[in-house]
Amino acid sequence: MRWFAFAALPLLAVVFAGCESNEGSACGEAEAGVTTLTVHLGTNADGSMYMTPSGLQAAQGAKVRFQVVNDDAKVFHDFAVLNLLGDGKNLEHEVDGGATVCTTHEGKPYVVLDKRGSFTVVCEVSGHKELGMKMKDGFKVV
Ligand SMILES: [Cu+2]
Repeated sequence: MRWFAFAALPLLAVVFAGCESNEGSACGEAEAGVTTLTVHLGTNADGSMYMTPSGLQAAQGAKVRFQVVNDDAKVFHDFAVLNLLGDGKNLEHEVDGGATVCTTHEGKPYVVLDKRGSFTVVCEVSGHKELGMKMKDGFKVV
């Protein structure tokens, strides 16, 4: 047992250090002029679900990408900003358990916010938004 404790300690330190340094930069360096907005999806201990932060805001014309972090190790989520692309088209990305996804649009690592408005942000997996996986105050383009 003793050898195991000694072997495991440095390993844990590496894992925690890795988490810290990757937080906010899992998508890598953004292109100049692109704003990264980080969103977390996950399940609470009581089985309810969350999406944080409760709201986000950006300026019309801004170039934005969402860094979507799935805090659940094994639950699949589907991040969607409803109608953000106009004509009922969502900016939507699937996020596997434990994964971090960086949104793209038409091959570019960002989306240009053409329209002002308040957009609904949800997980499209059946039942998840009802469990709370929804950005309470939405995404506002002002
Ligand atoms: Cu979900």
